[in-house]
Amino acid sequence: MSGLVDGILKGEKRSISRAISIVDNNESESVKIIHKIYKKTGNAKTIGFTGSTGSGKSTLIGRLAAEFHSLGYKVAVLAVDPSSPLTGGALLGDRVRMMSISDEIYVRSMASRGAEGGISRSLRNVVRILDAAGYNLILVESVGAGQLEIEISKAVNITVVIFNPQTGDSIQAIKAGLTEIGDVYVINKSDLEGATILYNIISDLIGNNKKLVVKCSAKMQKGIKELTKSLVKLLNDEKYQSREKSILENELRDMILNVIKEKSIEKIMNSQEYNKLVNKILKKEVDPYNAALNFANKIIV
Ligand SMILES: Nc1nc2c(ncn2[C@@H]2O[C@H](COP(=O)(O)OP(=O)(O)OP(=O)(O)O)[C@@H](O)[C@H]2O)c(=O)[nH]1
Ligand SMILES: [Mg+2]
Repeated sequence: MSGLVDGILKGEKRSISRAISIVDNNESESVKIIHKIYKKTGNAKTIGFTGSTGSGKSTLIGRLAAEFHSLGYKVAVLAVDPSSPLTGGALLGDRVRMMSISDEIYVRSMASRGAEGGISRSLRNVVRILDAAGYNLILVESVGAGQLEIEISKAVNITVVIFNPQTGDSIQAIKAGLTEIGDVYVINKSDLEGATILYNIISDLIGNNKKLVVKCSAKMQKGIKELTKSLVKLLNDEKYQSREKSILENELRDMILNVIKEKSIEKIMNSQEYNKLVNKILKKEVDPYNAALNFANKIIV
């Protein structure tokens, strides 16, 4: 364990990768690693990228990673893909490699299946490992739709929502709640037809709530420098820095609830009163709602 922790703190990629696999798969081992490195963390900022399949997330992240790198950031890229950890990561890796980014940019996928809140918890801990290893900007690609995006947006400092003019993205986005979670909205593929129309639709949708809506083309390298500049500005904005506190509040609350849930399930299932109550409900002596309420009130004193 101490060899692994030393390796992380020295920024050795092999140790970082091993630690990430552990954090992604083994909660009890993860606790030990985080305990050892926690004090060495605190420098990394996170930007989450979300948007429908094929909207160009990986391509754009590749471009932005290179741009941030040239500005002096130590960049890591993470793909969160609970459905297919291997292919997701490989595709992301290929795309980022195709951008011929420097070796100094760390690219990795994580699967993070598991308990409720498991994805954001793993993500936060993977970020901590990268943070302790010296990376100060983590770009996170989420692969999937709906709930996952919303969960990830609660675990990162800034959320970028990416739209694709080739598809009926605006309607899908509203359905998935994506128009609520973004700090920046990007119309990618602005080299293609329909980008300006989509830009206008999204600008109208987002209204004047001071969120940024921009057009760019990851493929043609258009608008990338401008987008990077805007993101740097946001990263240094006090409001976004203070988001770290609310992320921690969420995380702590989830963890406490998880522990309570685990401990109380055992207690409930083993209690005689629980079994008696089931019979009482069956015999119509009490209704399920009141039975549950009374039982819970007795446990939580
Ligand atoms: N014309 C055009 N094509 C683009 C642009 N950006 C990305 N693409 C293409 O769109 C396709 C999908 O790009 P990806 O970067 O893999 O998209 P993604 O959102 O990461 O896709 P998933 O990870 O599968 O959800 C690829 O063929 C890219 O080359 C762009 O700005 N313009
Ligand atoms: Mg991708």
